[in-house]
Amino acid sequence: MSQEVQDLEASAAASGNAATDRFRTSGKTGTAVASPERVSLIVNEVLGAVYDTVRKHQVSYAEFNVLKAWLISVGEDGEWPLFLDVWVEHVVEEVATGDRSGSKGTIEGPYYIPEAPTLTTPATLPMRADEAGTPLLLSGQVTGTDGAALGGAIVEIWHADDDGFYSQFAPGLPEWNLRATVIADDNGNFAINTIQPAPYQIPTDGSCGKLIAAAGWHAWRPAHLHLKVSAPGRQLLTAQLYFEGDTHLSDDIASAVKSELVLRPTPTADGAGREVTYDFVLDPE
Ligand code: MBD
Ligand code: FE
Repeated sequence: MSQEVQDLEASAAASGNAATDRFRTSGKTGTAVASPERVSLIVNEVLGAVYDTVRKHQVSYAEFNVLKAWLISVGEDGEWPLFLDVWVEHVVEEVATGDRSGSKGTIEGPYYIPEAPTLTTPATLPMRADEAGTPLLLSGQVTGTDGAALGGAIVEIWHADDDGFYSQFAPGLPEWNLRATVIADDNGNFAINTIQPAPYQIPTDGSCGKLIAAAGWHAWRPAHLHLKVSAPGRQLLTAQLYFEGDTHLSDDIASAVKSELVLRPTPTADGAGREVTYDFVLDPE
């Protein structure tokens, strides 16, 4: 399939509905048990903030109806996962990981797929023979906050291609393109060959794009690698790694950049690609 055809077929509703279906079968739905007191407290506070805003800014019926129509369209486009991961997840992640002393993490986002093909280190991610983008070698070690090397640690990695498309959420890509589960060696060392992802715009032709346009915002996320790093007895680390010099490090639409997560790759000896080391430190369970 030519790139042009693929671009024509990629749509916000297609990737949004794929992300919605993925979430529905993720096992994450309906597992929190909150007391009526807690539900009432939190919902009342959220609604109170809405009432305050309506009064403060004298929100009109016309504006209320625009909101109602827009909320309906978010569901129709399957964009609730996208909306919540872009504009809310970062603060949930902050609260969830605030007591950790190991590596910083950040949001998962809507495009994780569990059980990607397993590779042992040194690994090369599944990619097309003519995969576009500068070759990138990411290597490092997984240890615990107690300094223990975590042999056999698991490094799951997924990222967009050079056009900003994720496999299984955009048409025409091999099923596991740029996704893998990499097993570290006995000392927790891993080496992953991939390509440098490009800066990424969230889909602009759906409801989230409409909001962005109506508010005069931009849709960009800095280029990023997504990772989940795990080992027995340690807390799962969900992270993203970014690249120094990216124009969108300071204005990520998803507010998910932390200075500790920015890579500074250097050219490889043969000049053909770039390489960087990054170590992960996992907190105990
Ligand atoms: C992404 O690739 C992403 O990482 C997030 C958080 C939201 C939308 C698309
Ligand atoms: Fe992403």
